[in-house]
Amino acid sequence: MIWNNEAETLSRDALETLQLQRLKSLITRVYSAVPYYRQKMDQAGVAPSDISNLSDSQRLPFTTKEDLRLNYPFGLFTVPLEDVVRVHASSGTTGKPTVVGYTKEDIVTWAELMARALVCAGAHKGDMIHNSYGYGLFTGGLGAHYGAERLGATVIPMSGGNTRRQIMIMQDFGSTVLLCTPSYALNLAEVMSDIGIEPSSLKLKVGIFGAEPWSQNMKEEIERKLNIDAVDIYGLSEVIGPGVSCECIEEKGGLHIFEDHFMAEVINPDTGEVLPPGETGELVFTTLTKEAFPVIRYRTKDLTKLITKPCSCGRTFYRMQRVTGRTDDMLIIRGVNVFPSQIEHVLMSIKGVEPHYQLIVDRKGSLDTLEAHVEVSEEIFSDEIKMLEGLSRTIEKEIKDLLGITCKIKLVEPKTIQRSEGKAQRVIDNRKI
Ligand code: DLL
Repeated sequence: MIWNNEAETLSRDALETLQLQRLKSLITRVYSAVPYYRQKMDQAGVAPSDISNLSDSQRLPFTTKEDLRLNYPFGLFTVPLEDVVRVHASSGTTGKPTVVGYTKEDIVTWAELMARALVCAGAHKGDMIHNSYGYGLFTGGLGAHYGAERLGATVIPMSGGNTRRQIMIMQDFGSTVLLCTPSYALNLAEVMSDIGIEPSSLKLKVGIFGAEPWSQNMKEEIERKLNIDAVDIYGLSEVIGPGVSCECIEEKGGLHIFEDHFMAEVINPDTGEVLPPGETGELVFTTLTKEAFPVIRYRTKDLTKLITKPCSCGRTFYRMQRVTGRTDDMLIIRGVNVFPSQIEHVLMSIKGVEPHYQLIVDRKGSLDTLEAHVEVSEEIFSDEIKMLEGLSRTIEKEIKDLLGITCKIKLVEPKTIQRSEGKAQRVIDNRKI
């Protein structure tokens, strides 16, 4: 099913005409409303009148998190503050959060896009949507909530935490769709098993998971453990929140970008050069319709590639491949670049290894070291030391063979790695301390 058939199946020509029209009006508006953007465009030698086709957008300067920081909290809003009906914020790694704002119309747009995403992922009116994304400054909870209401489904505003109670509600209310981070989905599955609840006794049929990277193996593990279809949803506060792109339940092979609202580019993160579809690089977005807080060529730091192949679901929007990492979470271990998600992929393919792990990066002298703390199942943990040593060696070898790095493995007792209620912290980098 498609929520907005007209918009989601536009021909490429019609889509690009619409994008260009929206881009022109955005640039004109932002140029006159925000001195900071005007100055940046002047410096780059580009004026609104220079935008006469879509590729002219490549002349526009990028926007980065640093630009948002310099204008903290409301400096890049393009409407008077009295027209802003909601703010959200994402926690920055350094100090101040990134603040984003919405007009009444922006909230309507966002709800519409989230409704699209939910339908794309297989939800319908009549579903009981169990929303465990955190409510608050984080965009996950309220963003998904408004979309579920727009769809006309019943929404249970759970927020994160209190896992046993979540399970009780799931049973009693008959939740059919689960919304949360993939790491919290695993946490829910584990608690269900601890208290003896068989997932197949629940009405859950689909989980719409996002807000953090997860590997294909992790996805399959969640599907198996919760007896559902797991679908990937992507978004970021600076662009709108959840509902920028979503996988379709039909293919589960890449996330459809809602391109009538968000123009996507993939660039070489080192040179800023735009890459052709199919090549992996940093994802960049221009919001085409947002009123209060539009962004122009915002560098997400997320790594992906665009998929232009038509999709069997009928949507014509290009897809983006699952985000496998960020330019800033790449680890360089003795010269080899590796993303935590690649290690996760290897770990999840080994029998007896639980989907709970933490990576500890350190520096000994001038060399970076990597250690993975990996939980194993009860049965394995109670095996002889010799068996455990054998398993550690197997994992180390597998990582070395596939990724070319040395990663010391420490097998830890079941349930010793902290469980997540929202975004999991999988990497502890002691080099920065
Ligand atoms: O995480 C919005 C969101 C809420 C998306 C609920 C999906 C579901 P932020 O807190 O601003 O917003 O974090 C955005 O999270 O740049 C990615 O690095 C990461 N991220 C979001 N979705 C995915 C995903 C929300 N499906 C940052 N896969 C983004 C991988 C994701 N990473």
